[in-house]
Amino acid sequence: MTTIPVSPAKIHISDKIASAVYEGLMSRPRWLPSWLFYDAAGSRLFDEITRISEYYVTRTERKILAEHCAEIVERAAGDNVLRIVELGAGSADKTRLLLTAAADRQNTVFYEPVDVSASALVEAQLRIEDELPGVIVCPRVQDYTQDLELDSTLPSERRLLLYIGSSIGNFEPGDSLMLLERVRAAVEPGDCFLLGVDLVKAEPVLQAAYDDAGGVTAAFNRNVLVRLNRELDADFDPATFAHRAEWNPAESRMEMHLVSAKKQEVWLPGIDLRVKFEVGESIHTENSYKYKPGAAEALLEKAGFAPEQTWTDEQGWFAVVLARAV
Ligand code: AVJ
Repeated sequence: MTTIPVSPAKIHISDKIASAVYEGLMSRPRWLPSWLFYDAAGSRLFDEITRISEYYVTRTERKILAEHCAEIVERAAGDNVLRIVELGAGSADKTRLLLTAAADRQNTVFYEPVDVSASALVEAQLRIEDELPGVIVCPRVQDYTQDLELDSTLPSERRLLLYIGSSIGNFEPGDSLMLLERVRAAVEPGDCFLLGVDLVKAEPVLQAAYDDAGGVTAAFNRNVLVRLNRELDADFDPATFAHRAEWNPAESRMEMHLVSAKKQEVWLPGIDLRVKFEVGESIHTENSYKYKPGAAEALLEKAGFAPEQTWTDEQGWFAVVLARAV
């Protein structure tokens, strides 16, 4: 009689990761979902990316919000008390700008960050309640890409729901519409939605932003293989995969790929999978959609929101759109 050995990795891996990796690596072309980037190391690397000179996204949106946060809050609130909901556990200083503007108008602001990660929420809560005494944080552990359920509000209250940072850029067109429709179903008519989208711009600017000279984005991309080695017991050699960033004009998106520099075979015991790579064969790891002017407003309208105002930077690189649930 032989006993079948069970690898400890098999017991601890989450089904969500295992099934996504299995499906993606079995496909041709091979792909991995971009949410896999954000383990602890990946989140730190992304944080580093937001401070890189080539990565215009974060600082451009921050500048727009810094300039217009009072107006945004004013428009959203009208004569009502504002309650701020955010999809994601707070975009640090960008969220702080809006919370501060709201706290300037009313004694207390309720802030509900919605995130799958309980630890990210605890961190956000501690930071915000420490820095902004007028803000009461009510965290919600929820996967907003699956379902969204918010606390009910008083008649005198109005929600301002934030989805900033170009997070929507990672969703395929059909999925982004579904997400906005789900948001619409979770709020009341009159509630507001603030959406931050990255806009189409000159290719060299995009290229540099997703392939910085310091190699931080390359490390961020390769980190997904480090994660699979740890969590699925895989034997990827990240150094044998080149980072490639590419503008896809037909789909209006930046793509990231990991390109095998040699013919090789990778073994992922955690999902019982062997994957062969030819020289130059790649894994597609991310789509980052870039919107044409007016496209975000059209999408919001389709989802049941009336776009009220769009703010952009002087170069027209990024747009922040305020829309009202109808
Ligand atoms: C976090 C999805 C907004 O698409 O620009 C940064 C992720 N990828 N560099 C983006 C990312 C490569 C980022 N988002």
